[in-house]
Amino acid sequence: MKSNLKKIVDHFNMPGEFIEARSYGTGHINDTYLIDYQLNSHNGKTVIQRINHEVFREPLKMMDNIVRVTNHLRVKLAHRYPDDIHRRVLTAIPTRDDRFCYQDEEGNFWRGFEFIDRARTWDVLQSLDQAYQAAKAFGEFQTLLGDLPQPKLHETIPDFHNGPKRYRDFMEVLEKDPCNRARKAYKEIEFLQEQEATFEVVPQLLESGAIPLRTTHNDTKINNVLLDDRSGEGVCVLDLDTTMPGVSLYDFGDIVRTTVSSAAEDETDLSKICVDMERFGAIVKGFLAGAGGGLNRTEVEYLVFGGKLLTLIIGTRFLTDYLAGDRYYKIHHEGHNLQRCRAQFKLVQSIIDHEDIMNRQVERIHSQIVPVNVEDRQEKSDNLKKKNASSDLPIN
Ligand code: ADP
Ligand code: GN1
Ligand code: MG
Repeated sequence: MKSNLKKIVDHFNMPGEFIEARSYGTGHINDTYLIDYQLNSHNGKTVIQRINHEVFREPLKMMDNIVRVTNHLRVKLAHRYPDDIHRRVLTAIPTRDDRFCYQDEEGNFWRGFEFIDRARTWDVLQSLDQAYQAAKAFGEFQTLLGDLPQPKLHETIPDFHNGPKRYRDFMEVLEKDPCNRARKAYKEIEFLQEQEATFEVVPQLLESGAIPLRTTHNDTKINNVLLDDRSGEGVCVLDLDTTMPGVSLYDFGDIVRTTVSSAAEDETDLSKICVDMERFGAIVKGFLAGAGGGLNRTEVEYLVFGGKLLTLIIGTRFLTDYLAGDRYYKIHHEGHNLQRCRAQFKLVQSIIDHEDIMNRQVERIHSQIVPVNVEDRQEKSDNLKKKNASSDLPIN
């Protein structure tokens, strides 16, 4: 592996002498390696990734997106962080023949990024402040891309968050049941079939014009943002492979999915998986601080729904992959995708149980931090009364 990776690294315009490469991070899709090199007497690091081209069928178009997005972010952030800009945005390293992707003899696609130091990602967050900072960074990311010049970014995975399509894919695999696994997942299958209507909501909101298509990240899982070692601040949003046209609810939704419970994505003890209202409050504050001014009223009203939807979609994808024979996600043992699905569906249930109180919390935080005009305020208060009338939970 070491000698292979050295050969790969040699194709990139990197400084110094290769020392070693090791597997890095816990992403489910690409293969990430941390490269140590030496330049004069100084040690440095870079990141090399093998792009999963089964998932990203057009890696060159994906890299084209990433270069456009990072150039845009760099220009916008340079005046804010003149001395730290190399840590505030990903920097793709060109190959020696000035491309952003190298294809090896086996057909694999490779890319390089400058390593961002003095920061790290977390699979499970440790504090409320981390939740706030991560959500703020993802919210700002969306705001900063609000004026990305045309043309639209390439759709790197078609129908990525298309709920009805994800549900149809699940039903197709279920009918074939190619690995005879459906019998082991009958409870999850039943739960999912009961939730089918949830998938129809976003397409309707988009079609009616109630929510806009924006440039969104689409994979705002919490280990896709680097938090500063000292200040805890969200330094840099990573994993830009699915940054493309999308819906703000997806981005907020995946933050909900990966932060509101203190349990891991594949927790086996389902009793540990539950919405923690303090964590939820922290991400609402963070996301609205980063993106709030740019969201319309319907987007704000559907934030909690976004959390439920994304958790359901990702759970559906884990279940579909389990039934199909583990062809998409990296797994670490047999049954891993089913275990992940169970944890997601338990969280969906907990969000359903807390939905009213979560909605009221969004409403309260939004009214405190985003200035609204008098008409909006009246309409909000009417909506709130309607919601409260249909719930016996105390107003939070
Ligand atoms: P995947 O698509 O497989 O999730 P990511 O691009 O998210 O791959 O990278 C996996 C992990 O590697 C991240 O969660 C992060 O910890 C680390 N990482 C990736 N790029 C960098 C970078 N430029 N600097 C520092 N760490 C990085
Ligand atoms: C994958 O690449 P990674 O590990 O950040 C997946 C996301 C899922 C997530 C579930 C391109 O994200 O959509 O939400 O796993 N990325 C892709 O953990 O499918
Ligand atoms: Mg990732």
